[in-house]
Amino acid sequence: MTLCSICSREKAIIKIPYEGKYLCKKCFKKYFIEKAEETLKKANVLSNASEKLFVIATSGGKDSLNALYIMKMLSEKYSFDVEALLINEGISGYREFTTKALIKTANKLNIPYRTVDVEKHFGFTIDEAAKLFFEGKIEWKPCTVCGVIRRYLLNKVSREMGASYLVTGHNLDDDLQTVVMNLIRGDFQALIRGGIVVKAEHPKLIPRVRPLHYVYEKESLIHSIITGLETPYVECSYAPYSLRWNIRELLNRLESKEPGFKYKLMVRIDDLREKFSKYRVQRFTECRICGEPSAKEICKACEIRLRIAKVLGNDRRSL
Ligand code: Q46
Ligand code: ZN
Repeated sequence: MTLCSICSREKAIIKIPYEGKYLCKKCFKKYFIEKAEETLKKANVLSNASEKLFVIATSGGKDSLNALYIMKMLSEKYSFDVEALLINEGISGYREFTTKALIKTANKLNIPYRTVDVEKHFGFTIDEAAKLFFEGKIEWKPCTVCGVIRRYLLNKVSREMGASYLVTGHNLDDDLQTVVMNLIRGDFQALIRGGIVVKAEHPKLIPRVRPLHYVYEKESLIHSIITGLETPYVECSYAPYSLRWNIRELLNRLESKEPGFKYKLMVRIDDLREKFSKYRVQRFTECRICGEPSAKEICKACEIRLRIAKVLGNDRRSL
């Protein structure tokens, strides 16, 4: 039996490869929260957090429930407010289960929550957009449509809620996959913008914060289980069609050959981001149609909405 490297009494349940530590259940829970707190401190998010509203983008999956739980714990120490926001994309066999998980956890933690339907705002569900893609009627994969629309609604609705920060549950694995995707796309600006905080570069943008930026997916899973954050372990059926899926497999293979690889790489990338931050270019204007921040005259969300409405022969949105 391997004993915990911190308390030296209890049985270890997890190895932290990049720190060479084995931790028991109790010490791991403490370590997990402290790590998220340190991550937020590193990005100066907690220094003037008092009285501010942190809206947590919560899918109901393990990572976002962990983010919700951590921010609730920290809100007591730093006196800020926490509310949850869930975007219901309309993905059957998936979202209805994770929505229940969010509602259960939010009620347990006494956190107000709000859910927003993609269909109500855009006139179609992601299931419908996916069907159009598989029929060859639109060129965007389901995850592309979903990602654009979700980011759009999270920013717009959290701003309407009065958020100072929009917190997401992206873990180290997610953020590293995004780095590789941005490299493949040659998107230098997106590459140097990532990190713990994505700053607001337009008055209508809410800064995005990732307390789990240095937390492995595996650590997040274990934390959600030992903390009793119940969520169904369902994956969205469209995930395997994304580029992200293949990158995830590749990075996992590298990690299994060299434990700690992902963490070391992320730290290096964040150092480089710091050095290249002077090359950031302000690239936002406002969409001519909806008035939301956009890099082009018409934002991607409006471009997708107009195209799908045309293909479907209607415009069913209510806003
Ligand atoms: S929900 Fe949406 Fe994900 Fe499903 S369609 Fe892709 S992006 S995989 S996190
Ligand atoms: Zn627009």
